[in-house]
Amino acid sequence: MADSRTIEAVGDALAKAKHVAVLTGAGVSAESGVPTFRDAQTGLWAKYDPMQLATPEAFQRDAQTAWDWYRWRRGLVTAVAPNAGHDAIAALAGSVPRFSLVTQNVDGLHQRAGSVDVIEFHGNLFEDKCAGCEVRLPAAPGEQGDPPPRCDLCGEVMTPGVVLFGEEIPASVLEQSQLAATGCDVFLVVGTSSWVYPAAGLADAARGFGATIVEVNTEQTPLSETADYVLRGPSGDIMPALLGVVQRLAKVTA
Ligand code: BV8
Ligand code: ZN
Repeated sequence: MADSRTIEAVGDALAKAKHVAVLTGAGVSAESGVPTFRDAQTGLWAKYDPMQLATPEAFQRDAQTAWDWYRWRRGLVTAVAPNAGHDAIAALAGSVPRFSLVTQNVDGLHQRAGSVDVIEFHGNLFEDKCAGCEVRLPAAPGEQGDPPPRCDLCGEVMTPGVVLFGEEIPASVLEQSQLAATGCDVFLVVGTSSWVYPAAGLADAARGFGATIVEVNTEQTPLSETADYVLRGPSGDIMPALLGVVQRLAKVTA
């Protein structure tokens, strides 16, 4: 668990902040039992590379396999629950004057923990989209092995409502995320390896506008060297500890 002095210092910065922004990655969902993107390959999927599956080419080359993977992931995230890290992030929103949550996760667990206005930087698993005519629909029912869904408008094979590698981040989502990063006093980067762009560039934008950068991660990442604070440990422990400091300080100053 991260050292208590750093927890206190970060909690103090959060308690004093006018606007807190949080960016999360797959590490926040790891304690719910959702494997991170790189670990996602267990059992049947061990022989597949997620970097190859999460691409438009995969859906052109072998839509059945790509869809089976996403349907496997949909079933997996539906079967798990948010963890203490999701819950603390949802509660933090109500403990600071202004709060923004940008997530790279597509699992919907922040919303199930009560977070609202979640900016889904990489979309979500529970919609389908057509790259051809940009339509987005609630996910069509389907199990592994079922034929991939086709667009009613243009007949193209649909893809899940996520941003695949090589696809652009939707402009409105990018803009909202950049506004959050450049407008906040404290930018908390939780459970992401900070290697996928443009998401990983949000911390640079925040720093450029004077935000205090805090990393919460079990491991070293490219952000660790430049963050103002690094809290090394699981988000399921660290986020509740930070929330506790913020709520204690709020009582003292009330
Ligand atoms: C774009 C949705 C403009 C899908 C995801 C060549 C061609 C095209 C683009 C590129 C290119 N080369 C580079 C690029 C840019 C590319 C990119 O960044 N590539 C990487 C390989 C460098 N980016 C893009 O393509 C983006 N679009 O650039 O558009 C463009 C367009 C065309 C041409 C040029 C430019 C779109 C990227 C979005 C991809 N979609 N997700 C799906 O989920 O199926 S990204 C996906 O991987 C995740 O969302 C996540 O963001 C990312 C990494 O996944 P993970 O590693 O699992 O998760 P994470 O990073 O969060 O790591 C887990 C972390 O948690 C670790 O650090 C671990 O230590 C920590 N942890 C673990 N347990 C805990 C914990 N921390 C705390 N507590 C714990 N308990
Ligand atoms: Zn279409």
